[in-house]
Amino acid sequence: MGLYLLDYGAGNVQSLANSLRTLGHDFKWISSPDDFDRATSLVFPGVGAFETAIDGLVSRGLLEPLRAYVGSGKPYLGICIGMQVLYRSSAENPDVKGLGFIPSPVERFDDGDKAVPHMGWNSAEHLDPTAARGEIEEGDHFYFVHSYRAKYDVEAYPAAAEWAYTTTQYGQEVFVSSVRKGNVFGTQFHPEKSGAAGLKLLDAWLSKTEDERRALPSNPRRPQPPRPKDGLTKRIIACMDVRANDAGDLVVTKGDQYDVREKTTPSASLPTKTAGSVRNLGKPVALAARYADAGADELCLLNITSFRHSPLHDQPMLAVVRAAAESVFVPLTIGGGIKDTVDPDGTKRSALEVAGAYFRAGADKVSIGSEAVYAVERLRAGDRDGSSAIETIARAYGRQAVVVSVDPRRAYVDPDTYDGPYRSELVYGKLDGPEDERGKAWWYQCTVSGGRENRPLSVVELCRGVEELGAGELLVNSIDRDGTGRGFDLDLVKLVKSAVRIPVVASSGAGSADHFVQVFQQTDVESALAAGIFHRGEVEIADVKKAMDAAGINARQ
Ligand code: 1PR
Repeated sequence: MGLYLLDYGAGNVQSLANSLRTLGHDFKWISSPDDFDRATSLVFPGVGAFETAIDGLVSRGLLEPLRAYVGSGKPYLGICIGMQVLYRSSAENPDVKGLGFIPSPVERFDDGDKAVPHMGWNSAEHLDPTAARGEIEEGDHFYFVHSYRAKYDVEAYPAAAEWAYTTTQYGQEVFVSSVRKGNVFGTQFHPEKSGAAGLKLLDAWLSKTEDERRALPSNPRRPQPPRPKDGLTKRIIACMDVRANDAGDLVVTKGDQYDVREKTTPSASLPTKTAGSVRNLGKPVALAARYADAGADELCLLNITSFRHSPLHDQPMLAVVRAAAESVFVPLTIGGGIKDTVDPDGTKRSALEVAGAYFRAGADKVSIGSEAVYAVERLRAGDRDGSSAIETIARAYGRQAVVVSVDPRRAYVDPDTYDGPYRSELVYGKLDGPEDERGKAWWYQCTVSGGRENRPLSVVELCRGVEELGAGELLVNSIDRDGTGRGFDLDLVKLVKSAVRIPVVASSGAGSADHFVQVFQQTDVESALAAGIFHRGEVEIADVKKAMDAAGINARQ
């Protein structure tokens, strides 16, 4: 089969390539317009922003050949932006026209009732309940990450409704999650990031004969609105803090309140422990594969010492990401050192280039820590020129690819005498709360360099600022709770959730499966992350999912 993949130079296309290799399908990359003639099947794994995609295609002379290819009737699978380009236009960039095969617009989600981007694992409902299954089955969950969507609106766009194969509900909106007609199959979600369900979908499409792929059954118009069913699950994220140990090897480590060095001396049971050495909890690639197999909805790898020195050249984290992405088919976030850097030979690399290298290696999102704090400080000082890491990366790759990791620390104050700027953000220790919090009040102060330096900025100011700059998600750590097993800092999570519209990940302090249930029941947070309990095998991801299920919280099982 002449299977080709189309890469327009933005975002993570490695994951799709890795999925196809895992499934045993050979492919080539489209490198010139002539390749469209050679292709007998084409997959376009669109990631990033609509305008960047179209610009990338135009600048490589690939847009018109793509239009001709799809129009020729040869099999086409479009993923995310690869599906959206089939539409007439996208509100993401109103001046840029799509290919126009599907006669309706792609518009932004309404964020009045929900966080935007729509990020996470959701179900896809067949419009025709009697249609033969194969690619998408009842109960499958797929990974979505997008702010724009095509509405399923049979009255306004009757001709477009014939393309709709499945719909998905998010908040009060029903949108088209896959299209299928003739030679075209398209998914708004990412099969290459949807674990076993996604691999099954890709394999089902690729295992058809070429004639079958050219003549997919069209879908009857369904005038009635599809049955509403919000299948979005709460995500469980396993996080690996990575750094070089004293021998120079990259290891997964874990701190207590960000201190990752061993405090105990060697003993008969733990002979390798040496006081002062970096705690070693395993190899990042092996652990990543283990957590993906165990049902983690997402993985996070943080290079925790990158604030010191992180040249892009010969960066071992890149090799880790590349190796992890070969066998991990759930979303991968990479953090640490996403900033302007200088290589040993003096070559300057912008944060955008650093992020680009991680995306090409197989990362889906980058997480920005210290640089985000500095950017918001500049923003608040009225100094905004569009050059911050958040802005440049969000412009090129879409805001959904930009996570900001915040490392706040409680700043305790006397509530009776406190006269500072954060009065309205003060949190008061509850009488029935933990003993060491009773009678106290505090605000959450931002830090940089892994908590080593406090900055004159509150967590609310930081989160609002990065949302304005274009971040797509917040990873909210807590230095006070990190590694303590006391549970998530619910006050902190509520405070951040009430300040922003973008999705939030609660992090730090998980000590049991019940702590996840607690954070999902008591806050509106979209996902929760843990490190220590998973690394030490104290709680399995399956235990967390089981506890969520028992509590009626939607989880991907
Ligand atoms: O500033 O852009 O280079 O990013 C550095 C990144 O490294 C930031 O995301 C920062 O949070 C992280 N980091 C820096 N130093 C440490 C440290 O531990 N010494 N780790 C560190 C932060 C927090 C979480 C942890 C949760 C859950 N780790 O990642 O996984 O607290 O832990 P738990 O479940 O065991 O409680 P930049």
